[in-house]
Amino acid sequence: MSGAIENLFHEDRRFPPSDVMKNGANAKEELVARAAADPLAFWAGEAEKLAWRKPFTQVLDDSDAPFYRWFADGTLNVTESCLDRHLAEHGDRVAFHWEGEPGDTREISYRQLHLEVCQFANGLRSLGIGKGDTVAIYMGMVPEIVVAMLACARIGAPHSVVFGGFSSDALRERNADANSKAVITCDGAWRRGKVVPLKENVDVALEGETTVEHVIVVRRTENEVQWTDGRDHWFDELVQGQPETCEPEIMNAEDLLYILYTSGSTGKPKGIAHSQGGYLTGVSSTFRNVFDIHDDDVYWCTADCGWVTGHSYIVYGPLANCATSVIYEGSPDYPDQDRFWALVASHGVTILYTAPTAIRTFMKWGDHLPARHDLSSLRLLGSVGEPINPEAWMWYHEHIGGGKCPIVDTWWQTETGAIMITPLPGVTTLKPGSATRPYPGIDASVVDEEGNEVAPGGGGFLVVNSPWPSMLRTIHGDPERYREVYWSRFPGRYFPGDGCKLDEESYFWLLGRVDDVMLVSGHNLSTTEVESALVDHPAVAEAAVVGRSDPRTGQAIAAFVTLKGDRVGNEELLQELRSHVATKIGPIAKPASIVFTSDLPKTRSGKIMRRLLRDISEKRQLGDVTTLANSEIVEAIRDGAQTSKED
Ligand code: 6R9
Repeated sequence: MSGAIENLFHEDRRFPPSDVMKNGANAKEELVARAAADPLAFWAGEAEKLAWRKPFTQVLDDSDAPFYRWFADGTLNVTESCLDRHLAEHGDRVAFHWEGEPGDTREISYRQLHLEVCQFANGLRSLGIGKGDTVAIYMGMVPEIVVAMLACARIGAPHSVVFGGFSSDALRERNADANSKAVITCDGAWRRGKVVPLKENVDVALEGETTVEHVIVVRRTENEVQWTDGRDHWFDELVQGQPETCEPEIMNAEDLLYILYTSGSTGKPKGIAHSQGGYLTGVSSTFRNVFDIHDDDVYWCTADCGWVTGHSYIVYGPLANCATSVIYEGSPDYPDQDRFWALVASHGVTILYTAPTAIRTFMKWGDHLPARHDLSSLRLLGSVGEPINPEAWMWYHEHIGGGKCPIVDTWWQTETGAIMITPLPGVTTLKPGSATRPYPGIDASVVDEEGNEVAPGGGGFLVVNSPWPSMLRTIHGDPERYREVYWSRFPGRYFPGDGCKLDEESYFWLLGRVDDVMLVSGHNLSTTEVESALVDHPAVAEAAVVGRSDPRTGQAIAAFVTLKGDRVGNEELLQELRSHVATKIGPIAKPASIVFTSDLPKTRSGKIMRRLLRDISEKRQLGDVTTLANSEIVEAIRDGAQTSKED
């Protein structure tokens, strides 16, 4: 991409914080001002809220940039902040209300969680696993996945969680890159009433040469599994009889807490490396202030622990704040499409954190589903993973939040570890579709291709100007790639790869990945703005647009649209959508073609894969499809694309 990104979409709706929020919120104006005056002092204060074994004396060490170090002479074990320190006063507090897909439930108090973590940590040690040994975790969303992550942290063994929906090849590749010594898995996982054979996938991933010496298996689905004596261990047998306490490994703040692989747009997956002290500081601070957690809250993040959102905002952030959370094992449409709303009502969920892809799916399924349930316990909503289109924001606000809940649209990445651009619910006036402002202590801006800050009203590249505690430390095994990918485009600044615009009040509006920006007749158009204009039409639930090469305009906009409920796409609606985009944001953004489809190709974490839609539009062989969640839809779209109308 060269030149600025056009700023086309205008949004006039405003939602100031209520008086209740303003007065009761954890984060007030004072905190914003304090962080702005002295960011390092702010972060030091946030870090001091954790349990340290040896307090740090230095906040930031920038002598070897971009290999920054935070709180580097401090020592701690993160599980003491997440568990031990809560026991005296809040041992009986529920850490997790867990619900299985078949409907079975478990309630786990902080005391119980501490006990299970200690026993499993002792079990791991009994197998000779300890500080510095990487342990892969390949499981469904059962309570033991949290136990496994924390048990690794307890003994200083970095975990590498591999999403349970990934294939054995993906697991094999990540095991090899991380040098995993053990794999923790389940016999199977429940997904829409069927068993996903996790243990079988592990067996395949370990065939041939491997660094893995032990496989620990949680019983969940009770399906038949193959067994390799000496290598395989049942989880329940391993923990049985283990001591109920476990001396934590004392870690340096900068030691590796975990590796999490992120695919990025090309090339082999990057093993993002996160630290102990800085990471926990970032996630616990943002969790407290963005989700405004209070003692009587019931918080539910619908992510999977296989993604960074699960690491930061199911496990480490909530537990460091002694929060009570809900975990749900299964799919949102099992047995019915209102499973989420039944869960909110039955657990009295007060804070709900989910993704735009889920919200747009719920819009498609229909308003009557949430309307069946009493959602009045909710007081705060969150969004993460993709830009949330203003109409999806409004739907979430009205149909889920009852018109009374602030929505925190949180921008961040696997690499940033914690939320970076976000409203603070007691401080920020919300604008539907904007992630609003950088979190206190975060110095972000929008720049043009030379690195000059763009003026309000302009669009360009998002950058972070100074380091922050929860930032990635490197790409595992490839520090040069770390420097190259994130720190070379704008020297001295972190480049996340996202486009962004600033409005007149310097609010940030994320515009999607810069690789997806379309160049139409000399104008850089963001996919997000055209998609939002489409989603703004009452018949549309979800839209993806891509630039397809065009001899006349350079690129032409190809749109793929899913409709709400039982609406059907026809020529009349197609023309109506084209004019809707033209009136909403301008004739330049009018799609040249529109394909109606029942679904869009998505990654397994729910992000639209525009790259594949480009391949389809330009009638190319499809590129890498291994991270695709719904492969059947690609054929359907390809057939549809051949018959769609064009100008
Ligand atoms: C947490 C997570 C990171 C990429 C990021 C951006 C997109 C995430 C967003 C958002 C607009 C938001 N993204 N949150 N875009 N608004 N609130 O999703 O991490 O899986 O590493 O993805 O997701 O493009 O660069 P990760």
